[in-house]
Amino acid sequence: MNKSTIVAAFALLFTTLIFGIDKDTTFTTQGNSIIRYKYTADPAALVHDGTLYIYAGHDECPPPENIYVMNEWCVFSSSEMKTWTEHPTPLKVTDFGWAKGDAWASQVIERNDKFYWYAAVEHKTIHGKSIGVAISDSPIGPFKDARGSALITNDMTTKFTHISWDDIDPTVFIDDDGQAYIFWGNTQCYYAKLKENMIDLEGPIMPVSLPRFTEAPWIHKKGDWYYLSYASEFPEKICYAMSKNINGPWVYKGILNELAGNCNTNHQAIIEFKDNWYFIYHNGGANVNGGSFRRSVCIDRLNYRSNGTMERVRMTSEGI
Ligand code: FUB
Repeated sequence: MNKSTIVAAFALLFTTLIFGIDKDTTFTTQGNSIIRYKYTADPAALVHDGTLYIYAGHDECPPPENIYVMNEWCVFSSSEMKTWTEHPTPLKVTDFGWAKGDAWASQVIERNDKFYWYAAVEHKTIHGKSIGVAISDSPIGPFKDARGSALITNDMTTKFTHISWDDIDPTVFIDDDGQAYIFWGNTQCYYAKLKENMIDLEGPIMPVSLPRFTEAPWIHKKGDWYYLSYASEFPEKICYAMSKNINGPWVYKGILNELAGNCNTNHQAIIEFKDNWYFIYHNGGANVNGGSFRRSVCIDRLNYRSNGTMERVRMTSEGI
């Protein structure tokens, strides 16, 4: 990075920390990490009308503190993955009146020209983490609480585990027959059907059995294979399992992505964009104060073998 790029990055970092994002900000990637003027984590991705959208949590923890300080999410878009636009802040914890903090991992999905944002937050009155859903007419928002209450709360899963942080990290998938599913979890992975309205559960919450599951499930499909990738152990690597049925059984296939640099967590989105597949994740590799609580979103290529299994991701500094 040359001197003027560093000065510009610092100027942008300073102004966004103080004022937040209230208008479009365009930047060109210099490789990994792709966003250098703020810390971003837990990426999710969506392709809509030839544009790739990345949704991420905003790591706001000021050094030298080392805790999660996350109050809002961010959205970035690009049509060619080199020049990106960050759009005005699309969703904050305070947009969920029943939540009290922790803008943790999330995913946005489209159905019938509406965009649904599933997000993990800390509940104000029901002990533990919860999952809310927000809705918008546009992939860049603004989003508003779709229910006025959490979709999933900690007390709905106590028969599986007694920890208070197991109801996090939602990933949502609409199958070819139109049935939508939500998967989520920490320590225990869960899944349930969603009603066609996308804002209510349909049927029971069911456990998913996966070896050494920690958190961060992500569901995708290629051909007739379903892939369930997830963060495993701690510090986290990304592992994955495959199935010919969304209901399993899931067959464990091993490590997809090794420990990401200088960071305890690893959190992936997997998506096809313009005929290539991408692995979008975070690490703690930011030049200035990067680490487990000041993370940065990165993108590398994802490759499949002829039998459908995925090659281990090669994390690069150059990016794609
Ligand atoms: O960013 C907060 C939490 O850390 C996420 O919900 C997990 O996936 C891990 O990345």
